[in-house]
Amino acid sequence: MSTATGSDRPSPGRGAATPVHERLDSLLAELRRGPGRDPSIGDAVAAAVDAWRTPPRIQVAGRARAGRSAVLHALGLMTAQETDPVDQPQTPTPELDADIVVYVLSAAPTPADRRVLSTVPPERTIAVLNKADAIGSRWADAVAAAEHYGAQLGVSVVPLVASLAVRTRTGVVTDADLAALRTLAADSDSSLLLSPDLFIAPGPDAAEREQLLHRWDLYGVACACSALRHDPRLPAPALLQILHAASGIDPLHRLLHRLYQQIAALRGGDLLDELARLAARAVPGDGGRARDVLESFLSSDDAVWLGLLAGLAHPDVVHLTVDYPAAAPLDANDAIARAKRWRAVVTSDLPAGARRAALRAHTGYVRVWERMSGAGL
Ligand SMILES: Nc1nc2c(ncn2[C@@H]2O[C@H](COP(=O)(O)OP(=O)(O)OP(=O)(O)O)[C@@H](O)[C@H]2O)c(=O)[nH]1
Ligand SMILES: [Mg+2]
Repeated sequence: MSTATGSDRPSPGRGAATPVHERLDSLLAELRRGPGRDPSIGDAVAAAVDAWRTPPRIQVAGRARAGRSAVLHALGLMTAQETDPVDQPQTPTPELDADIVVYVLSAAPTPADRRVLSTVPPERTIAVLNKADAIGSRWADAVAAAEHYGAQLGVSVVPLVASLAVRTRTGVVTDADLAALRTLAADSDSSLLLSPDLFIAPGPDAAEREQLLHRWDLYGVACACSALRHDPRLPAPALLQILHAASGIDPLHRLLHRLYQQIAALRGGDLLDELARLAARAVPGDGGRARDVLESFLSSDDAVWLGLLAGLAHPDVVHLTVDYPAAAPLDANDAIARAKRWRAVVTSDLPAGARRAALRAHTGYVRVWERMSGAGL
């Protein structure tokens, strides 16, 4: 899947591009105070700009004890909202109305999970199969289960050990951890790792083992031991890195980041639509210049770039961006090649929304091509 929907480059204007936020601030000032002021249009534009600037809202949902708090902390989503649990007696079913819903499963989806998930558009949903350490005996078992559930639910399901991801996010492997883990890894008796009870069975290192279990859980300890068996000299930071990777948090982070960027980009498209609507509504006369001011913004490089990002993020065409390393093309040739490709989509028999998105992408790449090649100056 593409990562091309983010604003990964500044807009393609010549010289120092004015950040689009500053341009919008001065546009608002002009509508409210300048010689061409039009306060009613100014207020409506301010509301549209505010909506665009508001970060996408994220909810973390799932059944009670599925690991919603752990997922929230593992992702560092301090502004996300943990909903009421799904399928809990005396608790109403939570309304999943955020821009992005992270739905946490910790086992096969139940009818209640399915019912709730069916209320959220799949393109706004990421499902997590948490407690992957408790599924089967190898990571591949959790991956297979996640794929199976994903096919049933029609959304991507990512396996995760959120409890470990929380620990690697904030913790460090101390010298004491490392020493105890090396001793354990060198011990040929791996039956200790079969269950928490066996792990803390009485014995010479019982206190150290209990500490390890408390700090890293059995899954973390088992991962660290197998890494140290491969290379007993692994230093603490490398071990922490391995545990972080073993938690499965990175693919989830990437998926969430991409969806977040995609939703932010789509909002850019909504902003342009609203500004175009307001420009059409603004009646020239009485010295009001709102229409000119808005149209001048809408034809600027910044606005065309926002339109390009929104076009690429449209759910019906986003799959066509898979081979784009970034939204911005490498050079003028790349820009014109992309423009031609999107032109073909505009004239295809895809639904109107997809063709409109393609038109935005086409217009954007033509503009970038003009800037990069020096044409149209
Ligand atoms: N084995 C395992 N346990 C986990 C994992 N993630 C969370 N847990 C445990 O599952 C229990 C519930 O985790 P929480 O994060 O509190 O789950 P929650 O959905 O927020 O729970 P409530 O808000 O109490 O309904 C805790 O005991 C966690 O330690 C995991 O990946 N693996
Ligand atoms: Mg909780």
